[in-house]
Amino acid sequence: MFKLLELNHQKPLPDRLIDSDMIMISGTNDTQSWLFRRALCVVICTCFGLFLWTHNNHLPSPIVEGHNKWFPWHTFTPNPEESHLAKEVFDLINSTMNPTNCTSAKYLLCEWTWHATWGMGSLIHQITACLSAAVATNRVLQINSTNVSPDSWGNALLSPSDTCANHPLKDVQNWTAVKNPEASLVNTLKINVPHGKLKEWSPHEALHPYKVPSRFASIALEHQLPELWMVAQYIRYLIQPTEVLKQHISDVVTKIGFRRPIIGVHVRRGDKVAPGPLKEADLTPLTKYMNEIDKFVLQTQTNKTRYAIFVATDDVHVLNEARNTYEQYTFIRYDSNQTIRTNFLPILTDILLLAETDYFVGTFTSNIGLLVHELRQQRYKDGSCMAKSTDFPLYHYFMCCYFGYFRATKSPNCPSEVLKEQNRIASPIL
Ligand SMILES: Nc1nc2c(ncn2[C@@H]2O[C@H](COP(=O)(O)OP(=O)(O)O)[C@@H](O)[C@H]2O)c(=O)[nH]1
Ligand SMILES: [Mg+2]
Repeated sequence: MFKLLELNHQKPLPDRLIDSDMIMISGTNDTQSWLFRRALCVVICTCFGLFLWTHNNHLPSPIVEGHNKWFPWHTFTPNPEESHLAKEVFDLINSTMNPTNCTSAKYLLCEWTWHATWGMGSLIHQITACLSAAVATNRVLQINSTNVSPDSWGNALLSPSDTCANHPLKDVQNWTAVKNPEASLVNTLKINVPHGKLKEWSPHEALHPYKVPSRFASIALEHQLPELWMVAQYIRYLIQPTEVLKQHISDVVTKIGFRRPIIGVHVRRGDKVAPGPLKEADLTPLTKYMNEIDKFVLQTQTNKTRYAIFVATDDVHVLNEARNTYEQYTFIRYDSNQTIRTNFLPILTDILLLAETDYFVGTFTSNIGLLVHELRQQRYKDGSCMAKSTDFPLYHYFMCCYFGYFRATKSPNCPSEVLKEQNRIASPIL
């Protein structure tokens, strides 16, 4: 807007304006014209003021230290049906990440000291644990992901802190060397994300993202799986697409014809299921996914609804198999060749489009499946029934970063009325 004003300033004044100014300057007693221009000025100023007032939430404050005014800020997009507690969690995270003074703030640095090849879902779950620890210890989270994602993090997702993301860190101490991180006065605590999963009990489990702080405990009255809801709030804060990612997704939506009503399916194959030491799950045949889709369609379809199916997978053969075997559905997908881990745009596009669908079928042995289910919670008042796993049935949380280990939730109660009702009140994420 300022740029536009500057440009306008350099333009020669139109003749009409010069004429009217000359009338004033030459002292013509044109009271009506003067009154008219005063009134016009009042109207324009009022409109401009109203515009600023209504857009205030989106305008960066120019006086906040360290914030680049051209970058977007973390924003909370309210879902009219959801609990007011979601906004309270968002405000808590946001105010912790964006203190008014970056110099007096304390920091938590999360980093990977070796060249790891974590996938996107694993990485985000690790960072989520860092974020919940940062909030619980009142520290600004900085991420040093250069060893895992050379340049993509800031390109695709906003840094956790809008104001102090690049503030220089001093007096850095290892997280594990500090007995009580909540009380520590050290300027910067550093978490080296450990290689491999922790199996043992952790003294810092209270800082884990699935722990619901007592002030948000009443969410249990509104959501069947409070732990899922809690993790989802951190994920919602963390996954804030930059303009680059938003534009990319918008282009993909147009290109592939992504449209409602739509069901999302993630078929994880590749390294996850390949025989060998890296195998982490059994291969799930496509029929298992399609059976779950058929069940959902039967429960929710009216005469008018014809669902499309958005397929995300790291296996190039899945789409052909689906199209040849299940001709009653229209399958769409983004790009089966773009599954490399160093490029965040394709996988984040798949994840965010899966999150925007009306129902999700995937595998909870995959971090991608879990992440999609977590992201989707912001679409619903209680989204615990709006996804189905074809392998491990329960939502769970793997642990990293010294905060605990595997935890599984109970099975939610999902009669078809619940599915229909949540489907009716769903709100978009992007
Ligand atoms: N674009 C794309 N990449 C995928 C897909 N499924 C898996 N990948 C790739 O595989 C990685 C797996 O990520 P990870 O977090 O380790 O999930 P997990 O191994 O399934 O638990 C992703 O980061 C992608 O690089 C998919 O559907 N689309
Ligand atoms: Mg993996």
